[in-house]
Amino acid sequence: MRIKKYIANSMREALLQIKDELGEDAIILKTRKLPKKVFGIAGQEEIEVTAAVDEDAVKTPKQSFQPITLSNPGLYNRHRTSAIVDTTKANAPSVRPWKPQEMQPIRQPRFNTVPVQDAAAKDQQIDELKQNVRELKDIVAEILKKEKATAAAPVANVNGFTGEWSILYRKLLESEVKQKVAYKLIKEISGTDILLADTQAEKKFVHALSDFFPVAGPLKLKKKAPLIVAFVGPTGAGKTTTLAKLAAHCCVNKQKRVSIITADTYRIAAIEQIKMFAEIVKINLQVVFSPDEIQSALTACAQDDIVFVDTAGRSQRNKEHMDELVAFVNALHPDETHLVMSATTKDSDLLDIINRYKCVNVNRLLFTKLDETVRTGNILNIVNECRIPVSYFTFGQSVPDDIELAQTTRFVQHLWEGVRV
Ligand SMILES: Nc1nc2c(ncn2[C@@H]2O[C@H](COP(=O)(O)OP(=O)(O)OP(=O)(O)O)[C@@H](O)[C@H]2O)c(=O)[nH]1
Ligand SMILES: [Mg+2]
Repeated sequence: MRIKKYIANSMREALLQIKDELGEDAIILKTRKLPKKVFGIAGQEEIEVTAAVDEDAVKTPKQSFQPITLSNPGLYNRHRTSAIVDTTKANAPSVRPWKPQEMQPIRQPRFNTVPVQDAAAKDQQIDELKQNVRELKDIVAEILKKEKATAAAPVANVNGFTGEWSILYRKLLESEVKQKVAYKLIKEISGTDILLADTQAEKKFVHALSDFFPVAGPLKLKKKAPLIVAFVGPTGAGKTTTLAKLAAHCCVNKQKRVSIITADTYRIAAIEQIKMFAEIVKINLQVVFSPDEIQSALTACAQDDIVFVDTAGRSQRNKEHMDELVAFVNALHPDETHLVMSATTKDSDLLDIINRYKCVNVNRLLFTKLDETVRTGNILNIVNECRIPVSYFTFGQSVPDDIELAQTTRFVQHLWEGVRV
C-alpha cells in the first residue's frame, strides 16, 4: 500500500494529480482544507488530500486501452479499417467490415426484486434491534432490582440504630434535621427497641412526632366575640398573601363574617393591594395608622366571626420598628398571633426571628414558601426547639388555594420530599 498526500488549490486539481500518479485504483483516505495565511492574514484555502493505492496496482497500472497493433486494431481501426488498411493487397489482414452490433433491448431494472432483497435485510435489522431492546430492558431491570435491594437493605448500625430506624435516621439527616435533633427523636420514638429492626418504624415515627412537632389545628371561632388573628413577621415573609388566603377561605368557602384590619401603612402600595382584595372578596377593611385607632376599628368589626389583622413587615433587628409593632399588638389583644416565616430561612435565622418576636407573644408559627425548598428539616429543628404550635403551611402565590392546615402526617411528607435515602 502506498500512501501519499497531495496539496492543491482545488479538489479537482488534487484528484487529477492523484489519478496521474497513482492511477485510477487509488482511493482517497482523507481530505482537509488548509487555510493559507500570510502574516497571519487568511488567504485562499488549499486542499490536502491523502490518497492510497495498492503497490501492485501502481507498478502495473490498469490499462484502459490495449496498444494498437495490426493483430489488435483497436477501437479506432474497427471503425476506420477501410481507411488505413489497404485490403486490396494479398498479405493484407482479413478485415471484416464493421457492422453495427445488434441492438440489445435496454434492460429495465427489476424494481420488484430490489425491495424483496431489502425487505429481507430490513427484517434482519429489525430482529437485531428487537434483540438489542430486549437486552437493554434486561439490563435496566437488573439495575432497578439492585437499586431496590440496596434501598431496602437494612443499614447496619447507624449511630446505634439498626434496620428501619437507621433508615429513618439517615432520612432525617438528609432532610437537614440537625444530627442531635434526629438522634433525640429516633432514640425517644424507638423506645427500648433501638437495636431491633422495626417494620412499623415510619408509622410509629409519624404517630409519635406530634409530641415533638405540635400543631395548632384549625381556627376556633369564639361564641360571643370575633376571633382576632394577627399576622406578624419579617419583611416579605408572606403575611398579606397568607391573610388573603385565609380571609377568602373563611368568607367564600366557610361563609363566615370576616373583617380585615391593616396596620401596614408603611407602604402606599400595601394599602392599595389589600383594599383591592377586600373589594373583590367583599370584605370589610379597616386601615389603622396608629395603635390609638385600633379600638375603634375593633368596634366596627364587633359583629364579625373573624378579624384578620395585617402588620407591616419590618426588620426584627430594628428596635424602633419592633417597639411600634409591640404597641399595635398590645392595643389589639389578638387571640392568635401567627409568626409568618419563609421555609427557605436557615435555622439560625429562624431562631433569631422567633426570639425577637417573643415580645409580641407569638402563639403560632406559620411557614410559607414550602414550594421554594426541598429541605424542610429546618422547620422540625426550630419547632422542636421552641415548641410553639404550627398553624399553616403555604406553598405558592395562588389565593386562596396554596395553603394547608399544618398536620404531622403532611409535614412528614414535606420532610421526605427530595430525600433519596
Ligand atoms: N412561592 C411562594 N411565594 C409566596 C408565598 N406566599 C407569599 N409569596 C410571595 O411572597 C411575596 C411577599 O408576600 P407578601 O404577602 O407581600 O409578604 P408580606 O410578609 O406581607 O410582605 P411585607 O408586608 O412587605 O412585609 C409575594 O410575591 C408573594 O406572592 C408562598 O407560599 N410561596
Ligand atoms: Mg404585607
